Amino acid sequence: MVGGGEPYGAIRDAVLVIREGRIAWLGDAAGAPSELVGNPEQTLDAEGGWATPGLIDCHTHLVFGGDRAREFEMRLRGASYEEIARAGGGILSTVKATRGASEDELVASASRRLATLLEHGVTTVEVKSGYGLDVPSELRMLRVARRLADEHPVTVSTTLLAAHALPPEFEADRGAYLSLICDEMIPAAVAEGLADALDAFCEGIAFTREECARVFEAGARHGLSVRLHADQLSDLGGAALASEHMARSADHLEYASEAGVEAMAEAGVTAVVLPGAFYFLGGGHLPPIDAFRRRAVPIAIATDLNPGSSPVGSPLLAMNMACVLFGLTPEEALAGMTRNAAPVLGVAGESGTLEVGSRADIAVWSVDRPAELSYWVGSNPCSAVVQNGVLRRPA
Ligand code: DI6
Ligand code: FE
Repeated sequence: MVGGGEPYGAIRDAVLVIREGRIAWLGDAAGAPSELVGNPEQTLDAEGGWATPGLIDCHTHLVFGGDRAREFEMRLRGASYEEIARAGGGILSTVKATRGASEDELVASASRRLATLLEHGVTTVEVKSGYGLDVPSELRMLRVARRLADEHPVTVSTTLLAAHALPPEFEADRGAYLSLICDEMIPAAVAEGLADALDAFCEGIAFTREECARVFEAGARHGLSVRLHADQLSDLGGAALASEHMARSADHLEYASEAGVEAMAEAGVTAVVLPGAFYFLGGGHLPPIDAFRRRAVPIAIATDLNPGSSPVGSPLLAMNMACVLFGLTPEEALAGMTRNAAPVLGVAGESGTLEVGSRADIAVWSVDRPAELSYWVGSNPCSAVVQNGVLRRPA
């Protein structure tokens, strides 16, 4: 997935050498330096398959209590996602279940979902808070995310998303909740080393541009890089707001305007598209993929794994949907889950490409050509994964 040359940056009949968790050499098998090639017991034969960078799922809400299958049924009887949210369901029903769950319970349920991601070649996952919405519950969600990294072979990047929904106890005073985020949650999360980044939901059912800007300014004072759930259900100018704050990414973007995309290009903001949410909410407006291409805005893809809008546990399915629903090519889809997802989490050059010096995060697939990763619907050709240099799922 290093740019230039062959499609996918592909190398055929290749050897890749790992030393101390890093890629020490890669290239044509015929040219592999013999002193670097280890003994057969430490060699994995991909048997004609393909090795790609380990997948990076750069936008998930993996940690939460309960589920929303009941609301799925309601929607299928005609209620809309926004109606359910305004009636106290939606994100707030997951907040209730999450606040009521212990740290161990949250670790257990998130671990089950994480296992599915790992089986599908994921080596790095981002995990957001946002279903706690009070100081102890938001911090607990982030602690759960950190524990996932301790208990499973995966790199976890955490994001504080306290500005996900207005908690019911602050209904009469939005400003007080924003003060709580800015004056207590952000400083506490940073002090405990629990947050790698900051996110907010800019939407009619969530927070205005001005409110998100206030959260971003507090984050900047604490040195947090920012991202934004932008223009998912309507055009509130989220893409431009993210760009003004030099966000690492703007995510969703179904309703992003041409001017918003232009601002993203100028500010170097990555577009994270989330086809699982588009699909599960029944379609609607398509994100402006051609505008991203024209202005060379990098496109990343993620599962958005969450109980309300994207109960999607397969990164390959998200890639397939990005192709079928959004018109990405399979090469763009793979880049979206690897090379273009890395900078969103601040790990460009470290993961997301296979090159000398990068961390040995590698997925091995039983496929004849890389396009198959986006082509098969609902199957999983992953045959082995190396995470941080360690083989964790032998073929
Ligand atoms: N946009 C989404 O699609 C999810 N969060 C967000 O800001 C939905 C989360 C949920 O419905 O629980
Ligand atoms: Fe999301």
